[in-house]
Amino acid sequence: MRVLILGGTSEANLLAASVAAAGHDAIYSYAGRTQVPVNQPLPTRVGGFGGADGLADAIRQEGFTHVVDATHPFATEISRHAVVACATTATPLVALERKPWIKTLDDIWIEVADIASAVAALPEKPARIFLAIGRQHIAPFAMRPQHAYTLRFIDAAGGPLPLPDADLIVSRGPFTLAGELDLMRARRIEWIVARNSGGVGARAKIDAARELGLPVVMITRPELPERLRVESVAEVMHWLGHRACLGA
Ligand code: 3Y8
Ligand code: NAP
Repeated sequence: MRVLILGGTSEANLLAASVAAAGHDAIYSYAGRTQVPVNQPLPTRVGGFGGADGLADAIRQEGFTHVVDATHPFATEISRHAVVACATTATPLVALERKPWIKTLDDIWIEVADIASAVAALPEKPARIFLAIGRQHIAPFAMRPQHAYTLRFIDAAGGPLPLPDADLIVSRGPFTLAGELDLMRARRIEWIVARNSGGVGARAKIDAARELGLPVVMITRPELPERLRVESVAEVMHWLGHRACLGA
């Protein structure tokens, strides 16, 4: 058995620890989005495969017998490529995917389908807005230059920010409730923009917004292709162990 883990999330990191502890032959794969990704207890590769065909070639050339898609719910490209490449190469695929956050009665959410709708959902009147969506999706907010933005990236911006009034926080997370409350109070945040990533590593800001009674513009998850999905590392380990004992 030789496992390819498509990683880049907290859940993928927990899986890597279990797979390494079980002594399985596995490779952890990062896209290479960040400058210094977290070290893994498995051999690691960094960078794209070159589309679904490139991933299929890698599966054949590296002799992977199983693929675990433990990427982020918004990482739709790689997940689509994994479905195609595993079908093409008849390689078993399972997705390790965390549940979305569910709105509670005390949450003030404006749910939108995408970034453009999130921009449109912001108030006209100038406000203080926390964009907790990484660096890849900031440019569209230039349509609303009247706001004072607080941005949070994993790595330094490496160039001018596309917004006239923006402060940048460089921080990798996982984040804590106390830390998010301090940040929102210190920066007098009035609105938060977030993606429904689910999981625990990103949810502190949602809990802090609820505690402070702040509205959250919540970007709902994109559609992902049909594939076997589980929500726990234990289920992935069972899936791997089960097949290993059948010698698949
Ligand atoms: C490169 C791997 C761990 C894993 C840490 C989780 C928790 C902290 C919360 C906010 C939201 C955001 C962002 C975020 C979180 C964890 C987890 C999580 C959100 C790393 C990582 C990689 C990435 C890629 C990065 C994206 C960006 C998204 C920042 C490593 C740290 C906003 C997701 O600057 C860039 O270009 C990076 C962009 C893709 C989303 C985006 O679309 O812009 N993640 N995040 C992975 C790779 O190269 O394959 O560097 O070690 C993983 C983590 N990010 O326990 O150490 O939930 O997994 N990551 C979002 O929308 O929620 C931050 O600021 O509140
Ligand atoms: P994406 O849009 O789905 O993928 C864009 C391209 O990046 C893919 O087509 C692929 O390139 C490459 N890629 C993505 N993930 C990869 C991986 N694990 N290994 C190798 N190549 C990968 O993905 P994204 O939204 O940019 O996210 C990139 C990475 O950051 C993913 O690993 C994802 O898990 C992680 N991420 C984490 C969080 C979080 O909150 N933890 C949030 C967002 C993203 P090719 O087509 O060349 O193969």
